[in-house]
Order: sequence, then structure tokens, then C-alpha cells
Amino acid sequence: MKFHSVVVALMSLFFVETSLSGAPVSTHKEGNSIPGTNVAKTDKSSVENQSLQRTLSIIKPDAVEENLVDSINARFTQGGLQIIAQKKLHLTKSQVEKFYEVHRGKVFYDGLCEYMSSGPVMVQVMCGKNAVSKNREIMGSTNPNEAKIGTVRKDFGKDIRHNAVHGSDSVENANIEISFFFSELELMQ
Ligand code: RTP
Ligand code: MG
Repeated sequence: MKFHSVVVALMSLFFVETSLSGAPVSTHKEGNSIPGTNVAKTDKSSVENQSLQRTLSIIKPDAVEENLVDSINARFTQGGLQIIAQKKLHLTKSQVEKFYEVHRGKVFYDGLCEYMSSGPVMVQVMCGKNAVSKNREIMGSTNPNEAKIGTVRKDFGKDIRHNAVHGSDSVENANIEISFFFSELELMQ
């Protein structure tokens, strides 16, 4: 009788625990799959593609003006990234201000927003293994003078502001930045 009570108590505890856990259990880890695609999360191929990510890249106005788009794109594609969507946009200052909201208040914010709205830019979604860090590795340090030889910023940038390209700095920000410019539909074309 006593044993039976213990078993019933344990079963009740288990039931309460599982009922309260609320949200559905997910094995999904940030950055492991691509929203809007049909990459399955549980089969063998998804395990092999665990670090498949998207990132946002922007070729800045002076680099677009100087016809450097193809040369810059080649650096990223040779580095293993695929450009799955791109479009040329001439952003208004208020659009740029919104995009760079995170930098509002910094000394370079106004100048950066003036510059990024001064002419057309090429906004791009890149895809590949560890795309966020791979893109930043190929891009190089913010200041072209400090960037490694062979990086995009070293070879095509002029100074810390006019540094040829933008790249997202985390998977979370990549998703926010991608949806700032692209609809899911555009990414499925
Ligand atoms: P990005 O966001 O463009 O990929 O560059 P980042 O992460 O390497 O650098 P971040 O600190 O996010 O700065 C954004 C952009 O602001 C301009 N900047 N100017 N001291 C300065 O004058 C200065 N610092 C940054 C650059 O155009 C940089 O890419
Ligand atoms: Mg940044």
C-alpha cells in the first residue's frame, strides 16, 4: 500500500513537470537551419549542414560607383559563399539611420548615414557554412589600414568609413538585417 502511494506520487510529479514545461521541445539551435527553406532539421543532411547560415552584405556607394561589384563578389564566392539574392538600392538617409540604429549616438553615426545614402548600394544575402564569420573573415577589419592583405577592405577600402563593404556581425543580427531588405519570397526565387 505504501509502495503504491509512492509510485502514484512520483507519477503525479512527472505529470506536473511535463505539463508545466509549456513550450514545445525543439532541438533547433540558432543558425543551424535556414528559415524559409526546406532543410530538414532531423535527417543526416541537416547534421552535416549544422552551420549553414545566411548573412547580409552591402557593397557601399563608392565601391558600386567604381564598378567593383563583380570583383568584390568574386572574393566572397571564391571563399565559399553563395550570393542567393542581391539588389541595388539608393537608400534615403532615414532608411540608413534606421538600419544603423545600433550606432546612433556614436561620433561616426551621422557621417556614416550621409555616406551610405550618398548613392546606390548593392544589398546581398550570402549563404554558406558559417556564413557570418566567413563573410567577416573575407571582408577584413573595419579599418582597411589594419585589414589583412587579401581581404576585401584591404584591397578595395579607402579608410575606416569608406571601407567598401558591410557584413552582419552575428546570426541574430543577420536575420534582422536580411528581413530589413528582403522578403522571404525574394529569398526563395
Ligand atoms: P560593418 O557593420 O559595416 O560591417 O562594419 P564593422 O562591423 O566592421 O564596424 P562597425 O563598428 O559596425 O561600424 C559600422 C560602419 O561605421 C563606419 N565606422 N566609422 N571610427 C569611425 O570613423 C568609424 N567606425 C566605424 C564604417 O563604415 C563601419 O563599417
Ligand atoms: Mg558592424
